Amino acid sequence: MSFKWRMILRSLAFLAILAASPLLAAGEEIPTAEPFVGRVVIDGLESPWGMIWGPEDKLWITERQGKRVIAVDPATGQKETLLEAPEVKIGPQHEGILGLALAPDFASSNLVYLNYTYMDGEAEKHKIARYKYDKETKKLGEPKDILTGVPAGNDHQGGRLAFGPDGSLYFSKGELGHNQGGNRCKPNEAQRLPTAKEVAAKDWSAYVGKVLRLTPDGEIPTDNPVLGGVKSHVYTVGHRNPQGLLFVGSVLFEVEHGPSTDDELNVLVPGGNYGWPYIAGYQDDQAYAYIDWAKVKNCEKVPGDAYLPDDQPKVLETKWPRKDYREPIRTFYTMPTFYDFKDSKFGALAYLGWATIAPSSLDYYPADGPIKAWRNSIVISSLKNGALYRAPLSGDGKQAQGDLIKYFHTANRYRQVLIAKDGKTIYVITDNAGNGLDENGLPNQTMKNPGSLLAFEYKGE
Ligand SMILES: [Ca+2]
Ligand SMILES: [Ca+2]
Repeated sequence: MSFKWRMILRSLAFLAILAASPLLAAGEEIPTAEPFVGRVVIDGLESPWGMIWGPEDKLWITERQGKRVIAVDPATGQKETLLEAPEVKIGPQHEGILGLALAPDFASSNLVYLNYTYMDGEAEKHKIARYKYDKETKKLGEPKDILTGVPAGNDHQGGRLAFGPDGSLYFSKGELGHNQGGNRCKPNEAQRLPTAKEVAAKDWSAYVGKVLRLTPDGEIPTDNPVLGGVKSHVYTVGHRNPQGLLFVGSVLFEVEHGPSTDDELNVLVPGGNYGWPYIAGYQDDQAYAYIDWAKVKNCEKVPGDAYLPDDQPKVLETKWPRKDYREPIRTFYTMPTFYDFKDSKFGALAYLGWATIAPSSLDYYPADGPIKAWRNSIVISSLKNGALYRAPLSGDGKQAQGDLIKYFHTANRYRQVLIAKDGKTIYVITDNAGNGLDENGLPNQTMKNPGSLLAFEYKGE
């Protein structure tokens, strides 16, 4: 072979390597306190939302707005597309492909569950669909609808999936942000239970603000709780925007966004009522009372939002007749009763000044993990604060104890946290856009690492 041809072939080989290379942010280092080292694994993702461990130690990530599921090798940043789903309906903040879960028997069945918003004629809906992973082609195919026709909208979808040790599939569904903002005059139905007639007609309109429990085929499990005399997919009631759902052994943890106070960490039990919209956090009448805006005369014309205006009828938390509700095991955090939610140094972004963190996911740090200080903790990702919060658990693993400890703050919105199997690296995916706090705790709308996978590696003993 001539020198010229060798050079041409070498150039072609170099171009082929370039073409196969992922979009790396050049392994950019993220300033992080010792003994951790932070780095950008990959950027260029379109609103990554859900992240799990797939086969071959790859991270499987949904791109909410990209309408894709991808596999990323966290060691190299190499990226492959597993699925493109053009039928997904997307929106600026809440709609698109959300969470995903592998079937418990994935090793033999190759089944994967996704949930996403879609259009059913003129109506926006939410579904769970199941796909089969082809190990040869590395693609997801053979889609099968598991649960369709769940209500959807432009706010608060929830959207996490988790399999329990009982083999059932759990799905967190938000209340669509009704009774707040642009949806202020629509009734909040987080407390409404499905009727027998609705269940018979497969009308799932009451599934908002609930956590559902399904068989792997989408049926109603025979041992689901009977609520209001009716058995349905509903497992728990009274949630706002539950974006974190995780089994630790047989204990089901959930995090959800509070209103202007009290984000919550809950332990879910069958048939439990978690209080929303009558209670935020604890039943303590602190900085929250329920105003049913749908019942306010000429609601559309009444100015302002739900920050407890004196001239509207409200239900105090302690006046809510049900006493069987389930308290969270931790809130973060409760605002002072007389705090003026509008009077903030943050102006139009006043909510960034509140003590809530906007929890978007959770993971568990095991009791035998290498980071001793982290053992037996729940780790929660925060959108508003671009940070992780660690909640140490009690010995029985059912109660939070002590204060939350904050880690890895950057000028981003952290969408999901996932801890590596060896307990040494903590992975985070970030939103592409939105409101958050920068390194100085000031309002920020320019994300430092938009649409990225970040890694924080433990370098201690
Ligand atoms: Ca609650
Ligand atoms: Ca409260």
